[in-house]
Amino acid sequence: MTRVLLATRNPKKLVELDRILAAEDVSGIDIIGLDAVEPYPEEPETGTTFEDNALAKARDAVRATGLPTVADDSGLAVDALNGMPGVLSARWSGTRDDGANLRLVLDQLADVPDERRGASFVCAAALVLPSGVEVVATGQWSGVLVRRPRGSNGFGYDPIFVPDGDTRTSAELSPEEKDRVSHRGRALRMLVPHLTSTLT
Ligand code: ITT
Repeated sequence: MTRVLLATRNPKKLVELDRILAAEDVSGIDIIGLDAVEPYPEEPETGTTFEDNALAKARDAVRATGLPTVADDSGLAVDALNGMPGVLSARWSGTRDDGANLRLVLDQLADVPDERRGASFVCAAALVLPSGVEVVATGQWSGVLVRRPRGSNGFGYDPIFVPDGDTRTSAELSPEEKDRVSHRGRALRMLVPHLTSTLT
């Protein structure tokens, strides 16, 4: 088994990467999270792009742990807010409270008509190896924001995001359905060939 660090404290992201590797028939890789390694000082995410933040997170982790590392940075880009909250999605209301963040976006869009409620989830996923090899992949998932939260799967802004081509919110999709089309699913799947070819 090759140990690969997923530089996150979000247990849902760990489960998601495990599921994606299993769906791609990848075995021999043991994904561990930050809670399973010796703590090290984690720099705040101050980059202006998802790619910069994902790379910085992965580089820090490789430096501290010596493990091959995947890190992602993701968020919601709302058309009517000129692409915000973007890289600030996790703390948009000033806290990491998903419910408060979602309510703030809904309040900000209260007067925005249905035809201008477009938004995309974006995810940049970075793979950094101790050898210095770096790969970054970006996935996007477009849809619209509804006015009332629905569904209890997923996390973050899922209860208000209806992906293009569906009528359900992403919190009403099964985890496997979400992986197949989501921003993070797409970005992580682009990394899988690099993970398998460099580690085996
Ligand atoms: P780590 O930094 O520890 O990985 P995090 O949850 O803070 O965990 P991000 O920095 O990538 O992760 O923040 C992304 C924020 O964007 C997250 O808190 C959600 O509010 C939102 N987000 C990202 N992907 C999402 C998804 O698939 N569904 C719903 N909201 C999402």
